[in-house]
Amino acid sequence: MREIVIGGAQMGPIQKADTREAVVARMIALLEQAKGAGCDLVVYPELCLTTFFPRWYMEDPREVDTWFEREMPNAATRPLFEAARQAGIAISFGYAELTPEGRRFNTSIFTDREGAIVGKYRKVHLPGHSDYDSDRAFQHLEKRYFEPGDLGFPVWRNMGALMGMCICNDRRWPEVYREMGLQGVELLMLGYNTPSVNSQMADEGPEKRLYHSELTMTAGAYQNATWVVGVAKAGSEDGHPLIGGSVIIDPNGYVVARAGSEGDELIVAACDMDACAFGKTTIFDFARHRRIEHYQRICSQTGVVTPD
Ligand code: CDV
Repeated sequence: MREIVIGGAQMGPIQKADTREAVVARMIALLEQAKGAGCDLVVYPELCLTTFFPRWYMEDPREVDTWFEREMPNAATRPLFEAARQAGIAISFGYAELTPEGRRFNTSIFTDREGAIVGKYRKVHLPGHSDYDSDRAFQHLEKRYFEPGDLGFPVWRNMGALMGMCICNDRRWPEVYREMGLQGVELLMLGYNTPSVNSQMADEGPEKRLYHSELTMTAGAYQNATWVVGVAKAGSEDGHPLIGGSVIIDPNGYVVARAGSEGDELIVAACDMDACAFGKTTIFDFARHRRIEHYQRICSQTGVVTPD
């Protein structure tokens, strides 16, 4: 048995005017709860230090830069790293990264139990658009503010388990799970900011959005025999609602913990990493059953080409 007690720290809304210090205080409050619940690891959402700023159209790069972090940890987040180190709890969270070269990424990291960063991932599948789109009910400008991640989908050994990350829209793509599945991933951590309505289809509301969110994560968990922890930033941010539905999913695809609110809420599950072994050595024993000679299109073709 290789048990890791995992906390999914769903965050309620963060308004445009909220400071990073105020957000970090909320993250530390969730960490304290997690400590009381015996957690070894706490997972926070995507871009969790600020409001989901890609909904706002900005032209001035200096204004854009105010939403980004130039180093991690930094002055605002150091108290979180220190609290986690003192509690002996590893953490994972997302933030907007501005590199010394001026590149911008939608990034997640995770640490060990001493607060040292072990893994960094940069979001590959950026949804939305680059320019103001008047046909949408609201903007989703990730393609304007970020470039696609350049680190692939690495997996690291941490706390005796094989861990990887992805971010929000990535969770909808089976390739993401399989890339990490092929590295033996046992725990996949991800955060998300998913608007409760589709900006391009008014009748796609929260019920369908929650269904698709859970469908893709449970499928990814089962098909790769891995734990998946998906954590939302939820609730109404400056009048724009985001779904909750944070979940911890076992390697059979069952949800073992689910958030019930759209606010700051900790969900907890004791996750045995050895529970991945059965699926990985039987129905999803990739070495025995995959037929890569028939998968050429997956890596050579991006869009659909019909037979006619
Ligand atoms: N932050 C995201 O990547 N959100 C997307 C929305 C735009 C659909 C998501 O896949 O949840």
